Amino acid sequence: MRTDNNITIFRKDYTPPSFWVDTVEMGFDLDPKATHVTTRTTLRRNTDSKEKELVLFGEGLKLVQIRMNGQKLARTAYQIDKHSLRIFNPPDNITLDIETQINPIKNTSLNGLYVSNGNFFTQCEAEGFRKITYFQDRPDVMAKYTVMLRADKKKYPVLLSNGNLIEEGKLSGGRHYAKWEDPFKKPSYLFALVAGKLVCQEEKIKLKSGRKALLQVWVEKGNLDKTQHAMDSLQNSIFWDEQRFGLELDLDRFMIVAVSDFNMGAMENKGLNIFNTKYVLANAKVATDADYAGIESVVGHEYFHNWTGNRVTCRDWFQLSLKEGLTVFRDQEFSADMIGTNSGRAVNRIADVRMLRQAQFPEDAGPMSHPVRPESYVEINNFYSVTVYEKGAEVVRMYYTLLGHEGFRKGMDLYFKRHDEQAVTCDDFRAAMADANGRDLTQFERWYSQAGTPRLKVSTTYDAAKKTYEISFTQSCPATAGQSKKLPFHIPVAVGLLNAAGQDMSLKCQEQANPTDSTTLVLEVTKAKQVFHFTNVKERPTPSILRNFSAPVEVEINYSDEDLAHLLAHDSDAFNRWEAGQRLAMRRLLKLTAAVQAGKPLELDTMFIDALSKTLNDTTLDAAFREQVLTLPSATNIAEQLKVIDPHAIQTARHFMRSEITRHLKDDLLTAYESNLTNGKYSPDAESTGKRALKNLALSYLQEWPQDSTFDLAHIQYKNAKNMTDRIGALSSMINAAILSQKDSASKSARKAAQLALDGALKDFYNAFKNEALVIDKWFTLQGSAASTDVKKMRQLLKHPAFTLTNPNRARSLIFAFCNANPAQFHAADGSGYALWADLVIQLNAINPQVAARLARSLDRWKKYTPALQEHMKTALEKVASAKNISKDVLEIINKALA
Ligand code: 0A1
Ligand code: ZN
Repeated sequence: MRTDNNITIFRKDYTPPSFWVDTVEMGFDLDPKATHVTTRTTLRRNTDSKEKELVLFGEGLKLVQIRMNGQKLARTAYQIDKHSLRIFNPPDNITLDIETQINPIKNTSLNGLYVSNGNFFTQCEAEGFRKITYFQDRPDVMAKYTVMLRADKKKYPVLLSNGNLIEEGKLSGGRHYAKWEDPFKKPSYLFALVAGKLVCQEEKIKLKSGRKALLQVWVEKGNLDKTQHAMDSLQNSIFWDEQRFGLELDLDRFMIVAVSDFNMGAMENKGLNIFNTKYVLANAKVATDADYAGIESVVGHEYFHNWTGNRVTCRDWFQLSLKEGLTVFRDQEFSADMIGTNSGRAVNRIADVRMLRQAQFPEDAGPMSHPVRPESYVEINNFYSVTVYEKGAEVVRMYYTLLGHEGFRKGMDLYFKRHDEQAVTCDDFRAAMADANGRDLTQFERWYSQAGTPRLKVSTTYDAAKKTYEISFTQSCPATAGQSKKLPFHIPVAVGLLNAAGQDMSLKCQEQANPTDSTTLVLEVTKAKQVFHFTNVKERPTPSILRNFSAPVEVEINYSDEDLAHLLAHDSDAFNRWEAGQRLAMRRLLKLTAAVQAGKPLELDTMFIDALSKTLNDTTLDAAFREQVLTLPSATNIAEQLKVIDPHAIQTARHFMRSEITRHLKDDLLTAYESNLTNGKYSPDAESTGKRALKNLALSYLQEWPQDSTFDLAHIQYKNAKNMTDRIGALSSMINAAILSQKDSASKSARKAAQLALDGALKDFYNAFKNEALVIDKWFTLQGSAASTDVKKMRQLLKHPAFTLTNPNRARSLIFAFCNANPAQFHAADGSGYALWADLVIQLNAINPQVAARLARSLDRWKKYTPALQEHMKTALEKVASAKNISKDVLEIINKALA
């Protein structure tokens, strides 16, 4: 157990709590500067625990009084330090009364109770409850809560907490109260309160069982015109969970509240979800298609936590992926089901895998690499990671792939039957999946305990005379921080074989029984080396390996360019179609990067361009899918494939490829642009979204063509835009247009005119949306990630009156855009980008350690860069490490990077 700051907590040290808590009754007298909190808990000794004392955690609290079983606790009966309150020799049954005083207005960490725009909010996951009162603040201590809120009625007309409102009324002195009761046991991290000037959109719905429920979306007054999409998404989530998993909303009232100062996306507090405004507010004027999709998925995610996370929660924080991996899987499936179409599903899958490769693969190969179920942490907030969330979701998806739709559902049913209202482990989940299906999933445990992205080498042999085909797999996993040797994983590899005409062949495999769909087989690779034999294979096939990305691994396979073009043109698995295109591109990008470094001329073959052009012009394919194929692997993707990262070479290579594509396909791109204009009323449906995406991608490619006609196209789109997707799409094209950096004097006037138009558009955009914080975030992001934004320009933008470090969305909008999405400028050869980064990490650390620690991650991969850049990065890392008062959040990241 933690008794001091900066110490490492290990999973192996888990011990059960010394006391169970049955009830918690809280009273809040809300005041921004001095809020009084009374907490009455009833506790009973846990006979399974060896620990005699009762240790309560507390952080930054002023203890006003403490009473045990009605008596004032003698000063000798307890000990108090910076992080805990220890009661010596307590009796077996206790009623504890604690009064604390806190200062919410000073709380810029946004953990615990804090003030945002004059209203009160809480954030208690993971360990924020201890900033409100002394408590056994750990997820396996589950209790029933009753909460009394008291506050000035004028300033705080709305008083909300978890569960049901059971009483409200007036108090003297212009104050009022509201009493809330949560009928379910919950861990302290799911506690929440909200108080302030808010308004809501509400709707009543009928649940599957016939019960009625009241749904509310609470926002600040000016935002009531932006709640409909969140409300629709909530209702869709509720019905989807009933239908797909048989899980019904267990409360009479379910509330979503939007807050503009928030560290993460949203929080699943029981019955009172608190959301970053970014994941609630939308209308055509202010939100992009991506915003609409993000809202649907986050509203779904938080709602689904009501069962996976809240009804069944985590025993300890090492089990975080138990709820997060599972809930991300559920929200991914929800979004996929909402889209409805097959290609929509694939496009969603592609986006999820892109994200995994963009963020999780690098994490898994860097200093912060950790298993899906980590073994240790210094600050748990640092483990709300893409590994725990996204790789965790891939792990859950593998159960789904291995057990099938019905089998997975059986496992879920058993999980809830066994563990409702309990705090459990990842092993319990795996056992439910195994037992419900009579399967042995012992080896599958390694997905939870071993970090690193497994590599799967694939080789094939065809015997024309015998008509047999062999696929051999060799798996390995690179060493990761603290884990040098890895054992083989249990990997589901979905495989198909294409004939020369591009059709799926029917499959007969000696080692694996055939399911009903005989053209895709899930091969279970469990050994370091394993061969699968296919019979009756009439011609040499093209293998389609890891369909739908059936496992989070890297596949190494010797495809010829022709094989890849064949797969890109014909694979029935849309994911692998896309994957083939990405492989074609990646191969070339790596060659081009090497050519840049060697000072050799850059060339791109027409075979690749032809393959892209076929896809682009194939109007039988959905626009959304074509857009995905035409989107090149990112600079980060390329970097991960290299031994040594040279960001400028990557940038040059990628830019060269884009401009060559544009040079060859200019007319096709124009056609794609013109034929995908969406007119009429804005709708964020899949088809229109896909069209806008392809159109805006075409527009951005066209900007590689340094002529004013293509720039004008973007400018006109900007001026005529009827929705935010088109407006941002146009502005992004303009700000990154090649014409702006044309060097020759012949194009000087065109360049000047373009710059003027861009400046005008940026100004116009700002003025039009200066009262819409989320839109101004986009404005900063565009500039932070623009090719022309160097460190000097960044320093100016940081001084813009609308910029602030205290609002996480705003800080991220500009700074994270620059440090994570503007590689060519961030990695400036003189190290000035890193120096800026160090300054900002240090400044943010004093305000909000959690956000600072996220930013600190930008130099994770420093040891992979060219020696000159490494040197500068090291200096910057050391500067942060030696700065004063660095939080354990940031120190954990920096120390691991420097180790
Ligand atoms: N459980 C939330 C994520 C979350 C975690 C920590 C937070 O503050 C420190 C806030 C939210 C989710 O998965 O949505
Ligand atoms: Zn979650």
